[in-house]
Amino acid sequence: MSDCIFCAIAARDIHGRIVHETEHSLAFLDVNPLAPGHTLVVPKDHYARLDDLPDEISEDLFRTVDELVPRVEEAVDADATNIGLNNGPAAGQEVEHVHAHIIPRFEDDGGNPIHAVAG
Ligand code: D5M
Repeated sequence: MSDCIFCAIAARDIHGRIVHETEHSLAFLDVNPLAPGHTLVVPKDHYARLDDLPDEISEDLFRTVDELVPRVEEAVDADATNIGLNNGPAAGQEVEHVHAHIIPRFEDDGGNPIHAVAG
């Protein structure tokens, strides 16, 4: 989609701090991180909502999240992770291109996991 910021990152039209790529998914650092290492995983093609994703793309996306969690935790020496996906504007989705948040968490960081995902 032409005016979608995540499509522009996937197309390399604008800069993203890309950390990983698969056939269907792209992972890059969140520009407004809730914690060091806060990473977004998106389908390369444009889908607004989770239920728009074809099965193959959905499987690739969540497999990529699963594989990245230990790597992100190790990279920033995190103790745990919140994984979140705001599905629709009423749930806090600001960018209308499906994206899963990987948010590293630290002992005693004082964060609230639900607020951390909702932003
Ligand atoms: O989260 C949308 C997230 O997208 C929010 O955490 C900021 C992030 N964002 C917005 N623009 C960019 C760019 N250009 N690069 C990296 N990250 C970005 P939501 O779940 O929609 O509230």
